[in-house]
Amino acid sequence: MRELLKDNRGVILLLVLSIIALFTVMAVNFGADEGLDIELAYNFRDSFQAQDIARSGVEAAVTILKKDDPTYDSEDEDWGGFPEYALAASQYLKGPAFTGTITDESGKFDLNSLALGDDKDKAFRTAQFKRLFSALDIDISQGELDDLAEAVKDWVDEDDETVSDAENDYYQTLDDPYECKNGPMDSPEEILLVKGMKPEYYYGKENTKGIRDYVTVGTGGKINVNTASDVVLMSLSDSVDEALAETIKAKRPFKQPSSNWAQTLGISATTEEAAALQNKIIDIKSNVFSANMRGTMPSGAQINIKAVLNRVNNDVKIVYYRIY
Ligand SMILES: [Ca+2]
Ligand SMILES: [Ca+2]
Repeated sequence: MRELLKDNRGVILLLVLSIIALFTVMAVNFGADEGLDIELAYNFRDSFQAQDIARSGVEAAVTILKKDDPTYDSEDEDWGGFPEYALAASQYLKGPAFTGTITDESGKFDLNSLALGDDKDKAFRTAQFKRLFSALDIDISQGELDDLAEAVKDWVDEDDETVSDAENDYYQTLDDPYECKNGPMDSPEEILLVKGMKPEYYYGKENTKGIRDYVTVGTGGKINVNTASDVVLMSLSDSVDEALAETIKAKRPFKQPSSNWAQTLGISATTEEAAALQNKIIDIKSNVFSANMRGTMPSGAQINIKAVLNRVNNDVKIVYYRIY
């Protein structure tokens, strides 16, 4: 008995400390209704434990991405199997549960890329942005979509010059005025502030999806063909339909860069489009991943953490962290 206590002193101390912490909460609230107080104390403890579980998920994601082969990124690698690992880990926890995913953000369209590069680059990305709407069958007229694309570009570009009447002058005349960003968005939800953008275009309606799952910020505009969804593949060119998107997905993973991506992917493109795809758009790897983790306690207490992870050389840094 004494040996056991000695070896596990750290664990026992931790347990005792948590019980003391719990007891303090109970003591503070003691009085009116003992039953309710104990329930409150347990909820308090449970939400902390749920948060610890979710946080350990983010730490695990960082470790997995540090060990990952950075020359190509595809969901058949360890990071792509994260939901299964989380499930297996939950089985050891006996009660508390842990779920999570790691997503490659370079499989999505970077809204900030609308303002990057020269006029040709911007034109290519504007076309990409519009194709997301048509691939998703979003109910918007061509004129409104043209204006919206210009307005998003005006939101993220530095200058105050406009063809869409969606620069600072416009936002300052609103009932609740705000500044035009004139810089990169910090999160994709920011698009909801842009003139002409409706919540249903972002979140979707009963029968149609919005652009939410297909847009991101901070990747620089390269699309990882190994992780792009059908909709994002269809944004690459008018010639990519659902059938070609499926054909491309069947050829994954691409572990080596191609010397002619349009040809490799079977995309019919003009010389100019082919050059843009080759030099500015297509990639087989990523530097930006998001980790969405959830810890759940048997009482129902639940905490989610979203973290955005940047991989630079062989290091992985957390650049965004939200607990909710
Ligand atoms: Ca990889
Ligand atoms: Ca601007």
